[in-house]
Amino acid sequence: MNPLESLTDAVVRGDRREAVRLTSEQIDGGSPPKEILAALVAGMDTVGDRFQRNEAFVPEMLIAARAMTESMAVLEPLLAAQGIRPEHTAVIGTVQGDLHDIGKNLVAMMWRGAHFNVVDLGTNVAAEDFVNAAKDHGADIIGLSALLTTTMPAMRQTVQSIREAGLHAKVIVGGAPITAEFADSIGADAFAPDAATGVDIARKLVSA
Ligand code: B1M
Repeated sequence: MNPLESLTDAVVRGDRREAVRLTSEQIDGGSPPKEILAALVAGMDTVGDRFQRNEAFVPEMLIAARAMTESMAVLEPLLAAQGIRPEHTAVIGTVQGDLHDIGKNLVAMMWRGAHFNVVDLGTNVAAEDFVNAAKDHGADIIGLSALLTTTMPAMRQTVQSIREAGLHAKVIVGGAPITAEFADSIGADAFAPDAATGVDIARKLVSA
């Protein structure tokens, strides 16, 4: 395994100390920051693929995302100095009335792992706050999460407000009670059943 492959492997294993050590070693050794970033993103992609095949579960995703986040903290100043910034911005939140955030946080982490700029609005987010944040940050993607059947109408309302505001951002929805049929019925652009699929869909939508 070459050092960049070892870095990918450290992220996959969720070994944050090793991931940070290898990231620093690569920086000190003069590796191009884009290649280091690609090795980190490859690690999250691998964990995402395993999750989709039921070979990895939420804890593995969380520890891999933590290793990625800590390595990114070391790498980011270098990326910024070279003008390498995330090309796409995603605004995400849990809809109004809903305080569940574990799944939403997972999606946010995976999007960061795919090198999106993620603006996390938290939980209990009003429709107008999604609209304002998407405008302020020039969002390409808006992610809505809902875990309660009683907050599904708030998701519908939020999509309606986004459409009325004429935003160009694509809307991805998810959460335990959400289905592809419901997503369709409220006019969302896509439904993601899990965080890993959320990455695939976000990538597809921004490159479409
Ligand atoms: Co709540 N709760 N809860 N709860 N809670 C559920 C959702 C419930 C199914 C439990 C049950 O009764 N069996 C039930 C909802 C029933 C229904 O609506 N039909 C329920 C209820 C009723 C409630 C309260 C009303 C209870 C009460 O007070 N009487 C209350 C509501 C509070 C509120 O929100 N206003 C409440 C409160 C809470 C806690 C605060 C105690 C806690 C939340 C802590 C937190 O989030 N910080 C909590 C928890 C933990 C749960 C359960 C046990 C677990 C949810 C979870 O985090 N799952 C849940 C029962 C269950 O699901 N087994 C339950 C793990 C997480 C990784 O999965 O969020 O589904 P999930 O995310 C998945 C996918 O859905 C997807 O990706 C993730 C996986 O990769 N995904 C997206 C999610 N968002 C996405 C967005 C995307 C794409 C994919 O794109 C943007």
